[in-house]
Amino acid sequence: MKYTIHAACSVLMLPFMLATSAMGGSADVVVENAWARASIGTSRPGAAYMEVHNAGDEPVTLTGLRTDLAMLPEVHRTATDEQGVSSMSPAGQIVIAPGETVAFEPGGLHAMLMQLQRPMEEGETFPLTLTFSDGGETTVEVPILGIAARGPED
Ligand SMILES: [Cu+2]
Repeated sequence: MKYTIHAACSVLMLPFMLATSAMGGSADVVVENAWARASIGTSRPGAAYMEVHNAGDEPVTLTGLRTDLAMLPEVHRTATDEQGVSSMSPAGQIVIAPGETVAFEPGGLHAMLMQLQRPMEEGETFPLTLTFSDGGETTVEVPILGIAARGPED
């Protein structure tokens, strides 16, 4: 009798396990060390930084950002030319290979937060959602550090 119950259990579990492994992709994304700088008011855009790790075994493609803090959040890339002049532009889609970590950091990739809906106050947090090409999403709570912070360790 015990055996019968156990067998029925396994049959019930099987579809669930298949569904879980079929998800893969962005379900395996881990966002770590997220942080942002406090802003002066709302007239200038804010920026947020983080590490995005693909812990899965297939590539994932980051397609965009969403947050109630900013009307136009966008992934930007800062580049510095040979004269030392920095400029930034939309980075487009970011493909993260299996096992790879993409760093969003000052001077490189960043989450540009345009059209702030409220000032970014030190000590507060805001939710930032990363959207992926497979329809998956990952939301991280981003702590707002001081206006001169250079990273989460400061
Ligand atoms: Cu930017």
